[in-house]
Amino acid sequence: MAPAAPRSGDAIFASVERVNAELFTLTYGAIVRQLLTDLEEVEEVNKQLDQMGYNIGIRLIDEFLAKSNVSRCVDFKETAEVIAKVGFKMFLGVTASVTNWDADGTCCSIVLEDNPLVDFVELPDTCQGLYYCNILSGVIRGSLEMVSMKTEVTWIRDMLRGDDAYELQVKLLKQVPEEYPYKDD
Ligand code: MYR
Repeated sequence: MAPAAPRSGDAIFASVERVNAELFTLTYGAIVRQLLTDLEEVEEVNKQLDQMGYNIGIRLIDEFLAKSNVSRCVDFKETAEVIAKVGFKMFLGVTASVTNWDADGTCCSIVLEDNPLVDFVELPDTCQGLYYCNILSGVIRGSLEMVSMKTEVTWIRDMLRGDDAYELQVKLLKQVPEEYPYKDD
């Protein structure tokens, strides 16, 4: 057998990245499978995935702000764009688009055409009602809470349920003004 041709640094990094992404996808699948076994009810699994995502989100925001150099957004519209274009890119390696704004700019959809979490996934009929990617809604909710935005994040479309895209609705419920930590006197 002929020896493998030497690969450039870029090619090696690309293949390490691909293996990491596959490992991540498979690990997430194993977590969902374990939750289905342990909790039995898909509703409970949905809740647990959302809670896990929330716990990740409240920690991940620090890494996001440190690595991205993103400064304070002027409004929720900018925040949604930052999540879709910078956040998803940083943590999932894909970008998303922001659509379906309501009139007052407090509710929109984040649409993912490509979703690495679902590579290799096929849901059996027993999993109807499962929001397989519910960890993502929790991550967004948790990270926004850490920058003073209370949100409600809901799945509108899910390709694992036969829809044509993954669509998350993000609704801003309350923007808590940040308190100045010191007294002026
Ligand atoms: C600000 O106004 O303080 C900036 C707010 C930026 C919030 C960005 C949150 C990033 C969430 C990443 C989601 C990743 C999902 C995989």
